[in-house]
Amino acid sequence: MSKPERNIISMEDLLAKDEKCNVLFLNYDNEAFMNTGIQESGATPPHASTTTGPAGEKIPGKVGVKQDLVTPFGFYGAKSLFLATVNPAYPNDLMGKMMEALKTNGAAFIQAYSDCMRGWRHPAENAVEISKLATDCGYWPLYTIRVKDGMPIFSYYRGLDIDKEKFVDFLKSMGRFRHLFRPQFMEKEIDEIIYYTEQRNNKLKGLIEKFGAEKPVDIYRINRKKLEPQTHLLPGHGLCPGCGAGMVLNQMATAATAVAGNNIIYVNNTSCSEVSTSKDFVTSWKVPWVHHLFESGATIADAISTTYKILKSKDLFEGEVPYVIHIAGDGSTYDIGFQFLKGALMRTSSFVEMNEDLANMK
Ligand SMILES: Cc1ncc(C[n+]2csc(CCOP(=O)(O)OP(=O)(O)O)c2C)c(N)n1
Ligand SMILES: [Mg+2]
Repeated sequence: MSKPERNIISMEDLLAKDEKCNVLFLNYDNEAFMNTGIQESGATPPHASTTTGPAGEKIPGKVGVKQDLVTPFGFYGAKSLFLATVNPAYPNDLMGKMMEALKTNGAAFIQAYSDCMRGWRHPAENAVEISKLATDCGYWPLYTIRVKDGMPIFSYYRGLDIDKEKFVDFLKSMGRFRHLFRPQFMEKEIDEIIYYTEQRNNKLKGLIEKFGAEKPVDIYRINRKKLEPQTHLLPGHGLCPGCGAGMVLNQMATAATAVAGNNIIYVNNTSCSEVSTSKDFVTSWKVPWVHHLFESGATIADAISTTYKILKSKDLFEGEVPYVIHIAGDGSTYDIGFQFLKGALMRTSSFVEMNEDLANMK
């Protein structure tokens, strides 16, 4: 078989694009409700131990699957939408996708792998190594779906093949899976996690074959020496050492600073990222930032973006319409908040929203 063709995307080309996103919805996925005490969510993988689904004699941790959120969004009938998975252990890919998302008309949804040393139970200094392993073993594939006029086009970067040895190392590295290895080796349960993951990856490979880009492998060329330090977040925050959300926010802000400067508004659902960056008197945010309820931040992000566009179209606002990024954990993305996110994502990327007659209406 011939090698798949590579699509090289340079930072300079992305920054020069005319397109602009209404709202970028960012889910940092630490696979549980961490801020409130490590409760199981729809994003928790099978057999992971949480405080509401603890591994013991009756159950081996979570009973159920980790749902796929990203792929279905590609088939909801959006006009223009950028969808991707990212991992901060692959920063060029993460920052490239952030830049492309912000420079794509309509809307964008990015799901970021987000290590949690506290909830996953491992030493803080292992966070980057475990994050890298997650993609390299096939657990967290990095892929993209570009929806153009309703049609999804799939591409990928890496992580679609399961490496069983690395997968077992990945599971072993975290206390949330320790019960699968001690006091005895639970082969059936370990195989089950790998089997579910492989099924998901096979589905993805099928979709890439059926709806694939001409050049299906995306490589972002990010010149990190040319990137200015981000200007959205102060260095201090209350996140745990090694927190994946911290890495994601830092890389997100670096890419967003390059695209938007400081003309940006963040909206944050209740979550670790919200409570730890917004302590009274010591906020970490240097640009406008709105906390809204656990479930309704996506609606507010859409409302803010839409309000600016309406004011602009009525000549009531002279400046440049700001970029808007909505940040949410997995609990408020998969579970509580899903319908609000889905509604906001579809509105901001829809054929109606992007109708020329509406755009020119005064
Ligand atoms: C309607 C509602 N239910 C419950 C809560 C309590 N609550 C606040 S944050 C949170 C967990 C957030 O989990 P997630 O979205 O995964 O973010 P993380 O804490 O993991 O960063 C919960 C249950 C709330 N604020 N509002
Ligand atoms: Mg979470």
